[in-house]
Amino acid sequence: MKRWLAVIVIGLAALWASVHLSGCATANGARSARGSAAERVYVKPGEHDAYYAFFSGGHSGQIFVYGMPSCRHITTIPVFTPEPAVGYGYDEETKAMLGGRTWGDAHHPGLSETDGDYDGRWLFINDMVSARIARIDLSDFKTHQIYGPIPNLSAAHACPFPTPNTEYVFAASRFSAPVPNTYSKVEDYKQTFKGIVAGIKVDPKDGTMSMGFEILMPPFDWDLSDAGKGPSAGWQFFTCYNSEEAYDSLEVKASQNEMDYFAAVDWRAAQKAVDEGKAKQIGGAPVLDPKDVKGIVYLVPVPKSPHGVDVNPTGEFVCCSGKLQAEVNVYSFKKIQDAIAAKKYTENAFGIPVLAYDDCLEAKVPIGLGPLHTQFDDKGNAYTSLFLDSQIAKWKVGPPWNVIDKIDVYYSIGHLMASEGDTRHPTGEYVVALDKLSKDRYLNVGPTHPEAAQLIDIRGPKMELLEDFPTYLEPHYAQMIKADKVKPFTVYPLDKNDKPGAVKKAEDARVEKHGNRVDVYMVAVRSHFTPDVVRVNEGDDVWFHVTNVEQDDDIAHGFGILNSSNNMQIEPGETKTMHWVAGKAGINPFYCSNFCSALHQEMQGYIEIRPKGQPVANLQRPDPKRVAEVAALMKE
Ligand code: K7E
Ligand code: CUA
Repeated sequence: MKRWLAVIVIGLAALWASVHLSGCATANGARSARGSAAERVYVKPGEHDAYYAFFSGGHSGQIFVYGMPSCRHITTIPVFTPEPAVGYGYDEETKAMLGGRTWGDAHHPGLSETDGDYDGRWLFINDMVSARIARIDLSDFKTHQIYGPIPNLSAAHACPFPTPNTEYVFAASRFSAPVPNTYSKVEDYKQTFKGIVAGIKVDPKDGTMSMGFEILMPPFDWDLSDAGKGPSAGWQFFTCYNSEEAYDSLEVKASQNEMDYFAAVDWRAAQKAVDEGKAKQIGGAPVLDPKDVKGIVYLVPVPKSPHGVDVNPTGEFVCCSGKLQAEVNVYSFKKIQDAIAAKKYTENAFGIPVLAYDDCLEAKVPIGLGPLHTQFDDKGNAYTSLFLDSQIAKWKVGPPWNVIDKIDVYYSIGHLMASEGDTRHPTGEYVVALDKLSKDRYLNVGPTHPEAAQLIDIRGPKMELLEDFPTYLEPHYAQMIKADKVKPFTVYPLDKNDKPGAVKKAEDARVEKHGNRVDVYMVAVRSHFTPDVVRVNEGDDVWFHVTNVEQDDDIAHGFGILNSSNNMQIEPGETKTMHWVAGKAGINPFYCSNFCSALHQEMQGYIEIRPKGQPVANLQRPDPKRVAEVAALMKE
């Protein structure tokens, strides 16, 4: 009897403990069927993350690459801003690409797509401030093209948002200005200022961008964009604020109208119109005026100064919400097409058809305060960031169009990104909150706070916060792609190196002088520069062409010149050229600035700068013994 009672008591206690403790732990997000939060972000030493995440660097002008779910910062890709560590913007090729500009404001990374899914080939990103778009090749994680400044556009924020087969990347003017940009009084804004939507073509083979078309738009502030997919493929959507056409005190004057708009652009029709010669050349771009060319753009009303516009994975719905509205407006692409077909619209002063809000709306989802951006999972749910509430709301795309879950984020979320969350097939594993304020979340580093990002598990019915991680200034949007879709190489094949100035044989290393121009054809291999003594005259223009002839992983050499701002890094198999002007007569050393080998510290040399009257040889060849040694090293 006594033992029977004891068994019951112990059994009940165990039951209580299991229910209570596990329940408690789940409520804290600490442990679920998928393990604790710590286990779910832990990537064992030597193992790799499942996703690459590309964060825009905002006004740092760069891209930050993170591994997910570990939230580890893996590298930074310099894009719009010089980066001395790798010599980006210091060697002649990247300097020319930057075109003399030393900053950019990078907001929206856009991975290339095939059939509406990320294909791992290229990454595009906008420089809002100079209306430029960069293409990073994911075969080497380097910036290969900066297109722009795009003519006629002042700042490209709604950019680049590639189409489902990367036919186009887009840009729309955040600031309106006269087109072409000639003098006008700011007070004449409504008469002379114009907005622009630009479609930039992408070469399907190598990703090269070129001008497609431009469309003259009303002088609103064009804000964000997304590409149609599935049934809506061929269309591109752009939100705007300031349909009030104010040029000052926008924080008050641009919030007067009940409705602003999103524009729906039929980019195939626009390109066709250009090909048929219906465009006017302005500032070097073919510009279409919707007054004359019909059927290329329509406006759909959106309440209260919208920000993001996001098309769901099936391509049926376009989601936008006013920043000053507590709802997401879900528009039906089919209803939009039906209204266009039935010619159910009025034409505004700019000759653009305006559809009726109620004709296009599918649903309104009461969501919370300050909705900005929406992403999607694989189960028919959407996730919308709420700036004012500092929350993410999860809601059902489809009846009953209701909010299912909310999670607090810290603090003041802008964009959010879901794993492959703007493709046709989101993976439904993670959402990352990109918070504008970090306040007290990290060790205090003084007045310049880092930004805050947070990894959230969305696999279960409730969102679970897994990890906080700081980011450098200042990511806006980010995108996350399955790691196995990206296959970068790590060594440039030397036999395919066709850069001018490349030296592939040690015997060809030399210095050539023609007048006051000196070309140094230099080989770098562990742990020697050949030649390592260079003779020039005062004031000579010296061009260093340095080839790293190594073919081993992770053996980069640096080339830094003392008393200068000149430094670059040369990857295995690569040739880089850098210009330097010889100063006063004397000795100017150079060295390998990237730790490469046990004798890295010995990898150095001298530039002998002779006075003007004291000539140097027009052809200088390094010591033949040294050349033979380097040649032997290259054969290994
Ligand atoms: Cu919302 Cu520039 Cu896309 Cu910032 S933007 S948040
Ligand atoms: Cu080469 Cu250090």
